[in-house]
Amino acid sequence: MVDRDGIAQPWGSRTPYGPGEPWPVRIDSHLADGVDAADVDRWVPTAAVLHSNGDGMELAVKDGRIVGVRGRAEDRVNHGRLDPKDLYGWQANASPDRLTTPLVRRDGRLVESTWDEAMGLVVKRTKELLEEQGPSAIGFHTSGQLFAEEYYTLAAIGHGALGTNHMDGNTRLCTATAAAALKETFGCDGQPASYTDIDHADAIALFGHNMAETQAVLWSRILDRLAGPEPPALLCVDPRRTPVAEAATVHLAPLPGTNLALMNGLLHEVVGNGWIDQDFLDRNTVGYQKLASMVADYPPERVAEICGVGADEIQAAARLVGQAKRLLCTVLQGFYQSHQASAASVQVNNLVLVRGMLGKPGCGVLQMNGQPTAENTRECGADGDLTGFRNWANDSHVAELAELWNLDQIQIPHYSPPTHLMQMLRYLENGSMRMWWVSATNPAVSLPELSRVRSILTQDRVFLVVQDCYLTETAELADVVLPAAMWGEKTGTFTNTDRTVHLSEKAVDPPGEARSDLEILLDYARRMDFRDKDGQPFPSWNDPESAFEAWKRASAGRPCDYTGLSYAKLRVHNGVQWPCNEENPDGTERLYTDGKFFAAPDYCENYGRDLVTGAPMEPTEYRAMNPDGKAMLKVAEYVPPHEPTGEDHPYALITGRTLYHFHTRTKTGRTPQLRDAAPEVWVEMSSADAERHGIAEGDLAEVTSPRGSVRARVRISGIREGVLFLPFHYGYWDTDDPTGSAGGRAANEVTVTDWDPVSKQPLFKTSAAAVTRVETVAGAAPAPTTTASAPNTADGIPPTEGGPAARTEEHATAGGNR
Ligand SMILES: Nc1nc2c(c(=O)[nH]1)N[C@H]1C(S)=C(S)[C@@H](COP(=O)(O)OP(=O)(O)OC[C@H]3O[C@@H](n4cnc5c(=O)[nH]c(N)nc54)[C@H](O)[C@@H]3O)O[C@H]1N2
Ligand SMILES: Nc1nc2c(c(=O)[nH]1)N[C@H]1C(S)=C(S)[C@@H](COP(=O)(O)OP(=O)(O)OC[C@H]3O[C@@H](n4cnc5c(=O)[nH]c(N)nc54)[C@H](O)[C@@H]3O)O[C@H]1N2
Ligand SMILES: [Mo]
Repeated sequence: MVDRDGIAQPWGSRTPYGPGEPWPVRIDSHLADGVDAADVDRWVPTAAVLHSNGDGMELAVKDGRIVGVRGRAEDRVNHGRLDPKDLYGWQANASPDRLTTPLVRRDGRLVESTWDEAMGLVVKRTKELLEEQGPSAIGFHTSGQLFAEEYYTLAAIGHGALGTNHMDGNTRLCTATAAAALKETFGCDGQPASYTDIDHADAIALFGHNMAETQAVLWSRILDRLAGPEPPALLCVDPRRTPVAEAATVHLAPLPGTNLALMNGLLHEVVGNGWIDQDFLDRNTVGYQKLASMVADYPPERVAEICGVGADEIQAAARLVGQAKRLLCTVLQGFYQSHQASAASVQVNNLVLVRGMLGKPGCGVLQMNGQPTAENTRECGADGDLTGFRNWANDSHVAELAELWNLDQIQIPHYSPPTHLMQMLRYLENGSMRMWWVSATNPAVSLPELSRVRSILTQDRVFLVVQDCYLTETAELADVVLPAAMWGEKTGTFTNTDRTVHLSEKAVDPPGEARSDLEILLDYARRMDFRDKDGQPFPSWNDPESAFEAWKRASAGRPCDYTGLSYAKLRVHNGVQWPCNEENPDGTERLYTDGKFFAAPDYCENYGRDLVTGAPMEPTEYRAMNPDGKAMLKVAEYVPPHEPTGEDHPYALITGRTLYHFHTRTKTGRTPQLRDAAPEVWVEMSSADAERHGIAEGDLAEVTSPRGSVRARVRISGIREGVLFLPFHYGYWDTDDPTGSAGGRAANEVTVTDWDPVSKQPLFKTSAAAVTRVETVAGAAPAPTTTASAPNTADGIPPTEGGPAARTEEHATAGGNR
């Protein structure tokens, strides 16, 4: 047994392994102070919910309370390991400020209420609006953090029973581009590769992905390969010196917003040097000639100029990916939250395809998810997609859904794709949408340009329903607040980045009168008295397991086929990759191993879009381009960022995450070990830029954009010159101004209202900003030293540690504390 400080050593001890060997087991556990493993009453299986990795774990329950966690040795995802948020984040469940009763707004103030009164108001307003205007008055904004059963129910209620087209999730802010890139290339969502590809790869390229901080256990898997024999070469593309960059063989730090030029440049070299698999291309793809002629215009010298990196560095990166025998690529927000997000992410797919690196061990692409259950939002159709990866533009797919739900086909809106989030916001702004039901997301902190968001959500004519576990910045603005049970307090399934489905069982009761999201939605449906064509109550299911069975039927025959799974099966073997059906009863490790894609015109999820303008393609165009349903190599020319830097706003501003916090900190800010590791907002800048402004480490600065400003202390870090970084975690709930009416702390005060034309994902990582020094402050910025925010000099800066409260046990085998 090894003891570690889980804050100071977030990736734990190395367990080196070589190519093709199994990743060794290492079981991590953390129990509340004074609790011994022998005292635990029950261990309840679940998986991690503070990122997309899906780390298998068990909750320790004692006297009806969660008292700790340990990793599941047998889980295919983590082989027992846990990261800092997994280890400590469960404490937020028992926070004394959980919502325990519904709240309603009376005389301008939120006051405690009953379920009858609160749901009565929601139902009354729904009926009034249906009467006055019809279903288009009502919109839903959900999450990547509920369970599959809940999304499927929401989709059935929204798209089916109510018949509104206005439904999206925070997945729009998150992995809309992952889905879009997969649809553009493969005709359908669905992750081609598997985490086990890390065990086999000889080159791994991370594009705009700080995996060390955002999927920390997956990063441990890479660290263990790096520590073993025949380690893979690593490419990191990120303007900051992240832990990934530190470990990389080649680190490219491009100017923000230049990813597409860079990708076109890498492909120029790969194609020009003949590092292509012509046979694979001929058999499996359409569009190679176009790709080759387009990338011919992106020689390294031109790309070097655009991206602000050396031509020789680009060539070195191209050799790394071009000569690899088993190449695995990952993509995340550095690409997705940018102005040519989909086009750049599609070029990563293209790289994998031209090299013939698909469907075999160690090869492929992970268009990463971010949130624990984002995959389910997409596959269940609770965002801008239709249930079961069905194609809204294909009438026979809509008819299938209507039959499944036993509803009239015209009731399911399909005159255009479901309304995307940023468009819904506009409808709320101009008054055509009047009711917005927000579940498990905190838009008053997570959407761009917060002053605009606040002014939209506080309008009298907007009836705002917020379903959350805490009184968030958004809940503060609501007309009705519904208290939700959370992870650990309800049962359901969810699916991680590499299609692994876990069952998460209820371990303890929710506090007070809080109810699961599934119960709340079904209660709404019953009170609305929704009926199907035969007059039967709709939805027809009534608890998690019956909802799962219904979802299985909806997934039958679709790429995300769950029909081979059941609660009983997942109780025996938790963590199975879809598709799981009669043909693949044990699940499916990799997609596209047989050169068959989900791209046939009658089967595909989407007919695709023009990558520059986002204009949708007609079914006939698609059929002509890709009659045999192959993978599609699509291309786009580079266009500079929409908001260029200039005299008034000379810096490229990027925003993102730190290892220790999750999003708007509703959970991690209520977890002592995590809160203390990163207690307050900071801004990262380079030594050269700091010197120019006469700014020293720890000084208070103001970051300003045309939208607003943020005050933060300065961390002088390894970020590239000309770029500023703000973590977006810090909203207002723990300040004196809990609605944030005065602004000044959240990164989204300064971000821009703009989105990628294809995926409609907002641009959290390309805007222009200025920085000024406000005052000298003694001591270092409140930024972690263990992460991308590591200071350039260790002088006088205390290292980030958790101390005894962060004590974590590591066991080499399943013996340990079992
Ligand atoms: N600790 C932690 N883990 C998380 C989360 C969390 O909040 N905290 N959230 C989860 C969720 S929902 C998500 S979506 C993921 C996100 O996971 P990541 O995408 O890894 O995280 P980010 O910090 O948003 O962005 C990644 C990197 O993009 C870089 N970047 C910025 N602009 C550019 C650019 O123009 N080009 C390139 N190439 N890179 C750029 C940033 O420097 C940053 O290091 O993390 C998940 N895991
Ligand atoms: N500037 C900037 N902005 C960003 C990003 C960025 O990189 N930069 N990243 C974007 C990305 S990728 C994401 S994913 C979003 C995240 O943005 P949000 O979704 O707004 O952030 P969270 O804090 O995760 O909000 C989730 C809410 O759900 C609640 N919750 C948790 N579990 C449950 C449950 O079971 N039921 C219910 N009803 N509620 C629950 C939590 O208390 C919390 O309030 O932020 C986006 N915004
Ligand atoms: Mo995300």
